[in-house]
Amino acid sequence: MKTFNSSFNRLLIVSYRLPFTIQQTDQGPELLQNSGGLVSAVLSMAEQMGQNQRKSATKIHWIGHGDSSLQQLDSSALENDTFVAHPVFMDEAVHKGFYEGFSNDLIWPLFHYFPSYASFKEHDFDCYQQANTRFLEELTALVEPGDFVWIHDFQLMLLPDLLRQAMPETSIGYFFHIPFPTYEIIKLLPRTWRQALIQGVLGADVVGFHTTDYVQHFLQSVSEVLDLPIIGQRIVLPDRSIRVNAFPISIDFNKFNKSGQETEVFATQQHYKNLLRHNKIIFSVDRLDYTKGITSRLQGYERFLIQNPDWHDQVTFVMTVVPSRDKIGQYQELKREIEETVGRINGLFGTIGWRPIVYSYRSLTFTELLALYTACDIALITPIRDGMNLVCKEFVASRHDLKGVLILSELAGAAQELRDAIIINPTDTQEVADAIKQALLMPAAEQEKRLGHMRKHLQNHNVFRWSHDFFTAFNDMITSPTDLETDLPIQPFMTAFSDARKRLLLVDFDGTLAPIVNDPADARPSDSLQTILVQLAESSDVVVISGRNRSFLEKTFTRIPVHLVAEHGAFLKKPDQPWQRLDLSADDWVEPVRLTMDHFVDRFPGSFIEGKETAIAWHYRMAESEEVEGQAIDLATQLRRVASSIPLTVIQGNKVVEVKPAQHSKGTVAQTIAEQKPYDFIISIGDDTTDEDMFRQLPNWAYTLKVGSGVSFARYRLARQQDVEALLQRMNDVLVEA
Ligand code: GDG
Repeated sequence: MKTFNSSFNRLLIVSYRLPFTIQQTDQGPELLQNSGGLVSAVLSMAEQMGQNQRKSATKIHWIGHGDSSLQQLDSSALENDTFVAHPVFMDEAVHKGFYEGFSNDLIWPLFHYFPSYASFKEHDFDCYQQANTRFLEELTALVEPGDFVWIHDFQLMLLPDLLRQAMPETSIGYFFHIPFPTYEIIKLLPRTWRQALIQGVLGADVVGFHTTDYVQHFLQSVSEVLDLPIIGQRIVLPDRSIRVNAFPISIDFNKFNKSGQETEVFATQQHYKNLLRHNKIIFSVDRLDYTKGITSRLQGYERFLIQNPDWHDQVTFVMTVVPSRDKIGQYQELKREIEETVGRINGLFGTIGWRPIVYSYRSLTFTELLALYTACDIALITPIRDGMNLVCKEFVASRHDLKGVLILSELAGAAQELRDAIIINPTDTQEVADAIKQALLMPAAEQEKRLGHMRKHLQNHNVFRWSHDFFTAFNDMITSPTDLETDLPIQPFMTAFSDARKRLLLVDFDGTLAPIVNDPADARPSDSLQTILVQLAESSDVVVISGRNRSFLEKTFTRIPVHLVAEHGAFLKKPDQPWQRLDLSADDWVEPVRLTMDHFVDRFPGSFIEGKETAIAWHYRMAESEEVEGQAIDLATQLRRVASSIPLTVIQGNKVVEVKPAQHSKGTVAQTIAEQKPYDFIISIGDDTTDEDMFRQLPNWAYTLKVGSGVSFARYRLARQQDVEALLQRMNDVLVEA
C-alpha cells in the first residue's frame, strides 16, 4: 500500500456528533473516546499521516455539536492524549430546526426515498444554514495552514463551501454516510435549497460516497442543478476540480473476529442458546427507524411460519430494536406497529413452551451483541434503504466458526459488496420467507463457502483501508493538479496526431478559441493561443468554423494562416485567397424574422439584433431581466413557426437566437472540407449547439470534443475554454519534439 503523504499538519474531523463521553474520575472529568468505527478509522489515518500522538501539537481535533452539559466543563477536560474535542454550542431553537427539522425530518426521509415523510419548512432551512455557520465559526478559529479537514455527513452539507469561501487554501474532504438518491428525488427540494446543498458539498476537494450508484446520482444532480462540466469522476470549476468517488465504509475486521472468540462472549452465547432450548436462531438489531424495514421483516417471518408448520417450535427470532427518537409521533407510531405485529405473531403461533419472536426494545452491550452475532444461525438484515449497513459486516466478521447465513436486503449499500449473502427485496415477503427456509436448510459446506468469501472480502476491505483509500485519492488529487481537464486518452491521441500525414483541425470560435465575453465585438483568442495557431497551421489544415460574419473573422485572424468559415458555413476563405460564397439561397425571409425579433429588443433593454449577410441573430447576454431565458425559448418557437414554410434553421445558442437558411450548417461544411483531402487525422472542437452538426457529420473515427457541460454527440470533452488552449499547446509541443 502506498503510504499517506505526511505533508499535512493536523487532522481535524467534523461530524454532527462528538464520539466522546465525559467520565467522572477522582482527578475530575475525563474525555473518553467511544469505540465506533469512525474513531478507529481516524486513529489509523492519523498514524498514516505520521502524527506523533504524544505531542500535543499534533493531536486529532474533533469538532461536533456540544450539548449544554459540556458548556460548564473546563477545556482541559475536553482533551486526552490523542484527541481534543471542540464542542459547537448553539441556540436550542436553532439546533432543533437544524437537527430535528431539516436534517432528520427532511434530508433523512427524502434521501432514503421516503418523500411522504419529508417536511419542507423554510424556518428549518434557516436553522440549518445558521448551524452550519456556527460550525464554520468554530473551524475558522481553529484551522491553520497545512491542516486537513474531514467533514462528515448530511447534517453538514453546507460546511465545505462555507469553509472554502472563508479559507480558500484549506484541504477539505467530505464523506456522505447515507444514500445519495436519484435526481428525481433531489428535484423535490426547492430550487434554492438544492443549489445550496450541492454547491455546499463542492467546497471539498474530494467527496466520498459508499457506492458507485450514489456517486452517479450525485454527479447527475451536479450536472442538472449547477450545469458544471464533469470529466470522468471530476467536477471541474473554473479554478479547481473536485474528485468524487465510492469509498465503501467498513469495520475493524480483526476486532470483531477476535471479540467473537472471547470467553465472556462465548459464555453469554451458550447462555442464550440454552435459554432458547437450542432452537435455530434468527437475529436482527436495528435502531428504531422506518428505513430499516422492521415490519416487512416481521411479515416475511410470519409468512414463513404459515407456510412451514414443521418449523414451529424449532426456530426463534431474536429481534432487538434500539431506542431512537421515540418522542416523535412518527417513531411512536412505528414502535406501536412493530409491537402490535410481534404480539399478533406470538399470539397466533406461540405455545406455552415456545415464543416465535423474542423482542426487546433496548440497546445491547458489546458482549451481548457479539454473543448474538455468534449464536445465531441467520442474520436477517432487511432495510428498505440503508447507506451501507455495518451490522451485516460485523456479523460476518464475528463468524470465525464459518457458520451462519446472512440474509441481506438489496437496498443496503452493503449488498453491492456482500454478494455471497442471500440477497432479497425486503418488500417481497414471499422472498423473505423463502430465504429464511433456504438459510435454515443450507448445508454446512455452503455456509462455510459463502462466509469464507465474504470474510476474505472484509479482511481486505476493512475500515482502515476505507480511510486509507480516501486519503490516497485526496493526495493524488492535490499532488497532481492538471492544467488540462479532459477525458481524451492523451497518449494514443498524441501518437495518432504526430504519426498522421494529413491533419485537419476544425475549431469553433466563441467559447472555444475565445472566451465568452459580454460584448461579442470584444471576443478574441489570447496572444499565446494566436502563436500556437500560427505554429499548428504549418503542419496542419486549421479551420476556424464559426457563426460570425466574414469581416469579424478576417479582422481577428489577419496574421494567422488559417481557413475561415463564416456564418455557419455560408462563406469559406482559404489562407491568402478571396472568400467563396457557399450559400446560394434567397433572403426574402429576413424581414418578417427581423420584425418578430424587434419586439424582443423593445422588451429587453441591452439585447440587440445582429444582421449578417445570410443570417440574423438576437443577442441577449447583456439583458438583465430574469425572464429573458424563458422568453428566448418563446421567440425560438415563434420563429420555428415562420421557418416551417421556408427551409430555415432556428438556432438557440449561448445567449443568442439565430435564424439562417437550412441549406448549410457547420456539419455540411465540415463534411465537405473533410472530404477534400485524404486526411488521416481529424479533430473538431466546439462548445455550442451548432457544433453538434459538425460532431455528427464527421467520420466516426474523428476526434470530436465538446467544451463545457451538457449532452453532446462529441466523443470526448474538454471541461473549460482554457483547456482548448492547453490541448492545442500540447499538440504543438508534440510536433516540435517529433
Ligand atoms: C449511518 C448510515 C452507514 C447498533 N445497535 C447496537 C449497536 N449498534 C451498532 C452496530 C453498528 C452501528 O451501531 C450501526 O451501524 P449502521 O451502519 O447500521 O448505521 P449508522 O451508524 O446509524 O448510520 C449507515 C453508517 O452511517 C456508516 O457510514 O452504514 O447506512 O445510516 O456498528 O454494531 N452497538 C451496541 N449495542 C446495540 O444495541 N453495542
